[in-house]
Amino acid sequence: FGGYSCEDGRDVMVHLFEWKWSDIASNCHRLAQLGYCAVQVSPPHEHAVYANNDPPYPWWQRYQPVSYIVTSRSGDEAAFQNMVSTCNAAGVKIYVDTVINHMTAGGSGTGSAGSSWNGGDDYTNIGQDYPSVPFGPGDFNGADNCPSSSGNIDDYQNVDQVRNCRLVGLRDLRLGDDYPRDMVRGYMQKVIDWGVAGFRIDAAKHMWPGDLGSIYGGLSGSPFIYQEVIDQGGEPITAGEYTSMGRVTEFKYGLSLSDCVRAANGQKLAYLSNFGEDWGFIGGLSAVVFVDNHDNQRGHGGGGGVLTHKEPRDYKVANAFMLAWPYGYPRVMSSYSFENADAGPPSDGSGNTNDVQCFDGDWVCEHEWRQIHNMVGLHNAAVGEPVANWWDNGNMAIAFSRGAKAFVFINKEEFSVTQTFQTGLPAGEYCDVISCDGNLPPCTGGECLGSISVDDAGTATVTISNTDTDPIRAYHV
Ligand code: LM2
Ligand code: CA
Repeated sequence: FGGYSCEDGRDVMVHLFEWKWSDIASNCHRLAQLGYCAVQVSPPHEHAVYANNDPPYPWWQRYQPVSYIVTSRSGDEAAFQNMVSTCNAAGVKIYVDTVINHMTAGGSGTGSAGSSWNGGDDYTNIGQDYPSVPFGPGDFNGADNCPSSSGNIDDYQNVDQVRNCRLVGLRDLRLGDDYPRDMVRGYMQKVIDWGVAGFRIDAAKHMWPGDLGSIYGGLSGSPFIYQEVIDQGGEPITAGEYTSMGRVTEFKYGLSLSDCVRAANGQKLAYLSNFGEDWGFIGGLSAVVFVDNHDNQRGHGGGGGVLTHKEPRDYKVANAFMLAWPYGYPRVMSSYSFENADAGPPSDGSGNTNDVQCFDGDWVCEHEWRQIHNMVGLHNAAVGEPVANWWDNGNMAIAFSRGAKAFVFINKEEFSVTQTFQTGLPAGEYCDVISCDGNLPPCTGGECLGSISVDDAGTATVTISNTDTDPIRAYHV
């Protein structure tokens, strides 16, 4: 399940966090033009609705399934199906964020599709009721296999707790049994049959690899699978336990890259020359990589230490490196702005999510920043080309080419750097895609603000000042 296929040489996915299905559908044609292969969408299943939370309707209510009816804050089943078919027609794949480790927290209520739910007892598997699946108490892990006294995961060094007890109190499905497996497999097969191409498996660390293998093995249609395993070191469960069954999110990547860009924790850009497996990461062909995700950008899920849109200059540098460097399947984050880490997306007072308006102050749309989408274009132009012509100043200035297809230079020094480089590129004029502000890549309809001439020997002289808005230059065939 580790393989993915993209149309037209596009090789980057984007997470459109909390977007409605109607907005994704109307954007898919443009996403294809920008070079995106696929969209990771927010969880489409029926979820708990926390109208009385402070703030009301938090984003994380969608990580509390009530049933597998496809009616959520992003839209109903018809809107979801329309999105899938519209995006497929535009050549853009849909990857579903799949929450199958657990159902809701304690308490009871009515879900986003109108189904009742009851989380039952806080300490035992008594009283759980999800009639629209249906699941009852016997479908949840309990005292017989969860070895913590609270029923929750209290010790991440204890593998049985991590996989059989409740993650922050969320009712933990008994995926060792056939019936719960059949229910989650049925949900996954339903959306495959509607045209979904892949799955992000939420909370994979909290499920046994063998149970996941059994669920995936019963699916038809060869979906692309990538599993969310938060492995930042120091725990017995590792990302490598899951790589035989699909790709895995490599959380060490964004943390280390952010440190290098910030010159934090003893890191520097010059150390990136062997970024990848040599750093203790999983194999590049097993990895999904990202600078930040919807959790760690707000201090959830292994949060802290990663660059986000709130530090735009360094964030653009980190994304430029990720998209230029050949390790893993890259995922670009697309966020909404927030002060409170629990706040849901821009919406009305009843929790109805607003239509997306990129750059209106609420929807950040990093995937539409020219410095990011033009680097998606560079990534796609350089697929399969090795890193060559590495140069660094021993500290915070680096440059490299991707074979004879692309060349990138980054200067995070406190001073200007001018250097004559071997670019690896064929002789000719190249426009810097970082500064070129066309509506479509590369630079279509825009004015080239930073062109270079590469001579017959492949060399060119380039300067980046420490006062430049974006301390990056990027050129590709
Ligand atoms: C994930 N990956 O493994 C998601 O990426 C992450 O966003 C999910 O947590 C998590 N797993 C479970 O699916 C989020 C959020 C939590 C939130 C849960 C459930 O990060 O904070 O927990 O969703 O909605 C919330 C409250 C928490 C409370 C819990 C149960 O924030 O304080 O814990 O509900 O009531 C008592
Ligand atoms: Ca579990």
